[in-house]
Amino acid sequence: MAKGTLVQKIIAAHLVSGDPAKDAQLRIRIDQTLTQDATGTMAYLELEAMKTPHVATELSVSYVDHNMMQNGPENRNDHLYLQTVAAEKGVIFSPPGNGICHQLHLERFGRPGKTLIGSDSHTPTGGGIGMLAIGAGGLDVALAMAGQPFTIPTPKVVGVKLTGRLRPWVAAKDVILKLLSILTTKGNVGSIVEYFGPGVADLSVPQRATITNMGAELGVTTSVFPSDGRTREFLRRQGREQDFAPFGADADAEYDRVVEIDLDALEPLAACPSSPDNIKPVRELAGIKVGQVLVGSCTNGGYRDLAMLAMALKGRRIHPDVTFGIAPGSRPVLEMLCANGMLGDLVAAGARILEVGCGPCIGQGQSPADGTVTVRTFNRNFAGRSGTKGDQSYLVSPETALAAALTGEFTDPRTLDIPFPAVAEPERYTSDDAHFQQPVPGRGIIRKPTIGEPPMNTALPENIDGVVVIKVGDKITTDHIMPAGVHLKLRSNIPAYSKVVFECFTEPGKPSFAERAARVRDAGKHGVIVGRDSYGQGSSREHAAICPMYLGIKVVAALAIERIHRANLVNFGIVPLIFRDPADYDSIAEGDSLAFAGLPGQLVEGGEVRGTLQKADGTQREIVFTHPLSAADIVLVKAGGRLNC
Ligand code: MIC
Ligand code: SF4
Repeated sequence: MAKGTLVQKIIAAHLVSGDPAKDAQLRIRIDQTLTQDATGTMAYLELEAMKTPHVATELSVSYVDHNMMQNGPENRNDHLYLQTVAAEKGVIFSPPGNGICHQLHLERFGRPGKTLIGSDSHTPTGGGIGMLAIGAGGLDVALAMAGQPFTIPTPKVVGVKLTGRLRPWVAAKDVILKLLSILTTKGNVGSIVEYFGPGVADLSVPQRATITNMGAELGVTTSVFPSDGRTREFLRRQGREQDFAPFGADADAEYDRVVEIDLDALEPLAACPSSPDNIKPVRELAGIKVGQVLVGSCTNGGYRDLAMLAMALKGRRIHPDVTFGIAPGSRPVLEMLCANGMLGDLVAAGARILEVGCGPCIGQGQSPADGTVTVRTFNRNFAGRSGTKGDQSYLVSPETALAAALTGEFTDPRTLDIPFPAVAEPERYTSDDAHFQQPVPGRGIIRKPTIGEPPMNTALPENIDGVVVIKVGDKITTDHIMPAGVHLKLRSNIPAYSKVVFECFTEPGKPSFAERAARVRDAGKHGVIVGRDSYGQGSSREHAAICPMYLGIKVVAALAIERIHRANLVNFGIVPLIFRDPADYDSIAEGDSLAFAGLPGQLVEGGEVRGTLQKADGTQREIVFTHPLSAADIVLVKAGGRLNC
């Protein structure tokens, strides 16, 4: 592994087993965990199933930030379960209204040099404060809470050298959009991005956190900044300077690859529909009419971003054709805006103030009108994620969002005729920790009927009599597999949630994926999913493995499967296979038979797996697959997943 890097140092300090010089995987000790409610109920049900009396980490926090609409009892039922199970197990509970997990964790708990895993793919936000912070499936987080080490691929370290200084109206968001245009969302599995160079000192911790947050879209394991004077300053302003420790790479650190970004040369950028790496300069989009502007999310919901908007909008009004929503990232951020009058300036300018939390970022309200452009400071613009089919969702900086809100169209913010609002970091951030509930056991766990059991799998059958239930293309995200939006409230109820697996691919009047999978299962056969490149991008939601497993899927075959999703498949006993010859993907059609004789015996670390493809006309041929499974993974999939071990 790359020598002298910050990544190497943090890993070395947490290494439990594996040799970075020769092993493909490393097991590391985890200091902190976080969960959020939409993945958290399953994680704590799994923790309970493991009979863990008390968490073994230095710190574990359970946040409620996703499922907040409370349309029906499900959301609040989840909150009560999370609150009471946290108290019993020794987990700090952050109630609804407190803030988005990543924003709050950065503000109140993040510590340089520590390891954190979270059941949310944007956990790398913590890299902004010098943590090795990694997103994972709920079951892996439950295991970490129980004191188990976490397995990561031995990383290639991509050094991103920052030089220069950000110009006015160019933002931290533009840095990560630029990197996405270079590295794209594909092909970075197993890498970690480490920022270095003189430009790092130009960026505050919240700006760094914007960059590491959206680093999730690169598909890397995580991203990390050094912990330096700016980190100390942030912690001092948060009233916890005692948590500071300096960490950085050696001057002669060797990176596996170096990418250089000159901050001086950056310009405002936008991720165009419908992928975070579809990047264009905002000036090329100038003039496109905008119907909605939304500011917030764990990427850009912090104090600096909202204060910048308030300063620029003071005494001005947003364009009448635009609806303009703001969702502050945390209660402390909202409190500060209330106290200094900025909230009033935003409201007077025409902003609609939304609840503190994820909100529209995960399709909880504020869906745009058909055929209109929505401009968001969020991190994902996957098709349909906004709740509107065929949506045109653009991801931008708060500065570019401001320009669109004022003019009603895409506008390069550098052309605005207003002075650049240079926001000073507050001398002291508001930090009322009394809203966090410290764990006090003894009151019992409240579990209402909408919260089911984590379903169990059966051991991997000797012979897989497979049928291809669906064949999908490149870059299938876990949002495609398990939609959120109006279905988000079903996260604790697997039988109900399973009905909408791959809902976006159901053609009107045709059977759904769930119905087709059920037919295959009822015929005594096994379901197979075929994907292409970068299968399982995006969200860490383990439901994208649990629900297909519940429907009888035994194999996912693709050209490449993303890290978190691959781990989730293994955890729930679905075998991930990789086409050895990419051309074989083309020869498979939905409904074909894909059989694997003696599959458990075929699974050998580093080995190949042979299957027999039978087409509808009866012709047969062999297809060879590789697989990414370690010896430990093989034990898990053979058993039908971790809960069976
Ligand atoms: C997301 O941004 O997609 C989510 C919702 O935060 C997910 C977690 C989930 O699906 O609950 C993530 O990023 O992991
Ligand atoms: Fe919440 Fe959006 Fe961040 Fe996911 S990306 S944690 S939904 S704010």
